[in-house]
Amino acid sequence: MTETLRPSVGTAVPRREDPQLLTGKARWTGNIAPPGTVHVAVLRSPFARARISSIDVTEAARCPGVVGVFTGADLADEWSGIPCAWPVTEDIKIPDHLPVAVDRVRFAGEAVAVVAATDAASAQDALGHIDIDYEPDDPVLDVEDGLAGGPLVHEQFGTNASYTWSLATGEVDAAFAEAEVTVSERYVQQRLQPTPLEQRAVVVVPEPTGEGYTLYSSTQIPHILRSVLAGVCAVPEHQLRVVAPDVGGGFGGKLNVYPEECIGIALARRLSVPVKWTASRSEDSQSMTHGRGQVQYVELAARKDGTLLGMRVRLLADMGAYLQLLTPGIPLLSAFIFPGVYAFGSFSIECTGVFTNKTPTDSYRGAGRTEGIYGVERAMDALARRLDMDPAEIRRRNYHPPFDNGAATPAGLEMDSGNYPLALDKALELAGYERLRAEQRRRRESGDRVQLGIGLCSYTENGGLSPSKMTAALRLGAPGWEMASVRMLSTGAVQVVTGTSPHGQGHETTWAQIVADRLGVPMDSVEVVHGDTRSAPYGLDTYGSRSAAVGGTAVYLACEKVRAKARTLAAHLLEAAEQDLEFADGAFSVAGVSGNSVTIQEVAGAAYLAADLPEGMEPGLSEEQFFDPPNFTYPFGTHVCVVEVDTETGKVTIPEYYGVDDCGTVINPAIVDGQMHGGIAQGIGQALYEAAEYDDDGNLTSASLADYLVPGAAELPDFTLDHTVTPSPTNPLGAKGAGESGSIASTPAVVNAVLDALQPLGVDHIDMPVTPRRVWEAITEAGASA
Ligand code: MCN
Repeated sequence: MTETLRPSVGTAVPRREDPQLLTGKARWTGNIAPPGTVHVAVLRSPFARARISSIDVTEAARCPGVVGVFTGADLADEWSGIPCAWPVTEDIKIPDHLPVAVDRVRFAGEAVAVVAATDAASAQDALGHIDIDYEPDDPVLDVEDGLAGGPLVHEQFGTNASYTWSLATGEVDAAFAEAEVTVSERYVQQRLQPTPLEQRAVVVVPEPTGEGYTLYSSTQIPHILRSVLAGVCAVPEHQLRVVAPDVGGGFGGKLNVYPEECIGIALARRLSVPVKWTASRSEDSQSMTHGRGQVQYVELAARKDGTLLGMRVRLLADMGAYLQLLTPGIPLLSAFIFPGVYAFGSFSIECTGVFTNKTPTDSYRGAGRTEGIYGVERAMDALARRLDMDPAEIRRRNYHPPFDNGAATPAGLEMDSGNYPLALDKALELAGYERLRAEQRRRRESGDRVQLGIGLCSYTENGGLSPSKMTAALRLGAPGWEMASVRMLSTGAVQVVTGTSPHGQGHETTWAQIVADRLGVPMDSVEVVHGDTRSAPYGLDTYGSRSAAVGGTAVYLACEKVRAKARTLAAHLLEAAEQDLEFADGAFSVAGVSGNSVTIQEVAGAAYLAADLPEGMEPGLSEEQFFDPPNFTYPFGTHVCVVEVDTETGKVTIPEYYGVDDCGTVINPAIVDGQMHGGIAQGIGQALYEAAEYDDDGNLTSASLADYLVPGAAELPDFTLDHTVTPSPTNPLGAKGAGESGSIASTPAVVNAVLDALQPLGVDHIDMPVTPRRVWEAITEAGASA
């Protein structure tokens, strides 16, 4: 039996999602307004740490249009606390986290009361009439100060440390004793605000029968949300339908269970009408989880020839005021990836999660992995500087040799496949590395005011968040499978129901490509259904660059089942033996017999007509598939960033940027390039522009987009990208994740480039974001101490 499948996978099919997104036809949660909707506004604490001594809502309740005003105490019987799903150690301290605060507030922006009114403006106006007496205290704003003593975020714990988790392999102290050279660095990962284009929004509609609710939310995780909210708000899971309509980006910020979703259910239950809340930009900046927020102490032990012997890391991770869904686990994602793409004998890391009076942290594109790769890639450059070695050479000397089915990392993980020297060679060639170094030498020798810097980053990441056994071993309270059903309808049209929940990644296109390939049908006959727990009851949603490798594979395997059944039926219809059939261009035919064929669409028709089925065959052509892969996938690559630094003003520009990435088999090259572009832009944002800033009282001063500098097209260069293809052995597609690589690779490449430019001036460290002022100060300080 031979099978010739259509080559749709691997082609740059335009995204079928885009016309509706670009022509205003998308369905955003903010546009959903069932008749009789009541609008909710949330009053937020202006203090980072305070006791609430009294709340008086009398006047607010009398405001025009107000339907109800509720404090945390009023709603206390509506819910239990929002849970943390990743209790990383047995003795972790997890504070109660009520959706609306009672008695105490622990970050500026925490919900303290809610107003429901007939329209959004009336609800907003009434907030100003709620009278609250606060007794403010000094806030905890810095992880190192927080550990040193002083005020406590949660007094009952007697410490600001939530947990300490550690990992050690090999003889790390011996490696440092034996080392001919060591580097010891301190890096700060500033907090970032995820800033998707569409702010969060929630609409909750009670069922007319009074039994259950439909919750629309701009979320990445409708399935997880359904299960968690069912528990928090005591709604039977089958009575809670969660819909993620079109979602305008998430970047990890919408991978959570938020107070406003609980408030929506509570008020829909109390008032028996649909309720709606939409965030303003500054409200979202304060109340959506932040990303990053680490202080990293990184030490490397090496020989004089640059060979790495060991690595020692201490991480202090800013948890913020509460532990959200994954907060304590993000530093573990850093820990496991900290050795990067290098093979060496010993590694130790200790992570301490520290409470502060700030917005809780959690995932942000590249979560944990960006921080870890930043630490190792900055340290590799520091080591290269110490040894006066070329940064490309020191990397090459320490890479794991190429492998296509398993390699153990110093952190004890087993990677799937990789070829790091190939990606480096290709990236250096793409960038014209020799040309760039020659131009750098020229500018250095002529004392040019604008110096050139070339920064490298070689990365890998554990993407495709998956194997359930591994997530369980890491104490993550969520499995890692994904699910798909593929139904061929009687006319031959195909419906794919996926448990992934795209919010900008293009799954409707790439899943249709997989189906077109496997079933030999035109792509436009394939509908992809997602993001509604009623039509897609099972799934674990979209984050951690898992969707292609796990969800895409579930689609692939479900198609294989459909084709296998279709083949059995086709053989019956053609009165031939199954092994004599050929499948090509969507039709089964008998090998060597012309004119005797049946299309897969005709087979589908026969499957539903059910007039002539083989003995024992069920009618229909519809299959389900759960897929729980054996491992993460490990995309990798090397990026080369070229910067120009004006040594008089400190201004940094990026004239050229190169990247060679490997995400295994590429399903859609245009989509993968787009994912890289977006990720690189975000990584450059962290390196040069973005920071969640707080004043001394704990107020977020970067809540508006006038203060939080997301780079636009004008700040970004053309990206010159290429890729290598090293298929992943973990899934039949051979695909690895692509969604986070850009943000993981770019941040250290940019900062390394700036420091490379400033090497002749004696500058070897600048904290992010590398603003003109910081560059100028570093140059001035280095000049003064020279
Ligand atoms: N793809 C492919 N070939 C591969 C791998 C992926 O064609 N070998 C395609 C996939 O089919 C999918 C896209 O690339 O269409 C991304 O796939 P994948 O790497 O599996 O990542 P996810 O779909 O799971 O997306 C999650 C990832 C994360 S973690 C963040 S954060 C992120 C990101 O994707 N947030 C985004 N990309 C984003 N893009 C947009 N527009 N908005 C966000 O919020």
